[in-house]
Amino acid sequence: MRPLRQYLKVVDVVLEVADARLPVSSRYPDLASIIGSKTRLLVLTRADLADPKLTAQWLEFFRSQGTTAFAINARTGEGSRALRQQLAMIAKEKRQTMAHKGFRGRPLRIMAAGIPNVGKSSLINRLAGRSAARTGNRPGITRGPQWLRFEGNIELLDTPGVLWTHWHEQRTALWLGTIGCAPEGVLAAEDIADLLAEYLLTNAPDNLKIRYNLKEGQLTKQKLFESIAERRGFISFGGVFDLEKSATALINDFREGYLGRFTLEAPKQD
Ligand SMILES: Nc1nc2c(ncn2[C@@H]2O[C@H](COP(=O)(O)OP(=O)(O)OP(=O)(O)O)[C@@H](O)[C@H]2O)c(=O)[nH]1
Ligand SMILES: [Mg+2]
Repeated sequence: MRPLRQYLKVVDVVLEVADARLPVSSRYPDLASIIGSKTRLLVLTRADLADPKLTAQWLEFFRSQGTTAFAINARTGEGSRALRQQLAMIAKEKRQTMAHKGFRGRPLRIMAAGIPNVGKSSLINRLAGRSAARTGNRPGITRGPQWLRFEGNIELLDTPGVLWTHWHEQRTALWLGTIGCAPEGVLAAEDIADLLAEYLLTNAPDNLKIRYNLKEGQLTKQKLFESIAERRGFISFGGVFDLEKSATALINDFREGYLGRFTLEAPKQD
């Protein structure tokens, strides 16, 4: 958290980046208190992979709490218009305030902050209109802070992902693992896939049936993983199913949206 506090000293606006599939668990719970009076906008990325109905409910919920929130696809920039307009407005207001005070305005400085792999660099790139910040489909891609210029009067700061303390809660960690926002190699793929299988068998059995060609009697965890192994040829030495590969395949299919669009937390729950 120390570097985050350093960056905060030099920016005017913080874009708090979280994942639309876990709008609460993928946030920094205490960011507001660290930021203080600075302008904070909540940006939910991966709206393309989340349930649109729940995303709308979440935006409503955050707005009712006084948090300005946006939901976008940070990979393509889809849905980022309102956010751009808001940033342009903040920049203009700031220029005017500075001019009133007799100062020559400096560019508005905006920083993206959030846990690993939520799409901070992607968002910065889309706002800048070019792919200058490195992105990747695993956590820990951004190693240090990086400034980008945007439309002359705005500067964007990309920062590395930081994990918060609630990470230590095992179940939250696993949920963060399902959406790819946990550090590589810390959680076992089997544990993440187990939770995911349980969730999908309960909430979207038909999606599983279609994706993996399952029959009614095959809607159990064991059968699910075996079917994936059989269909994809995950057979290890000695002719037994390689269920670890099945676990990874299920996780990847989920993360890429091949099993449908899901939001794993609903606003009415605690
Ligand atoms: N489908 C989809 N993919 C996204 C979206 N935003 C980001 N991604 C993908 O998610 C992966 C991670 O994105 P990054 O922008 O590198 O994430 P980051 O938060 O900068 O990650 P670190 O720097 O490692 O903390 C990349 O493969 C992106 O293409 C989105 O809105 N929708
Ligand atoms: Mg990054």
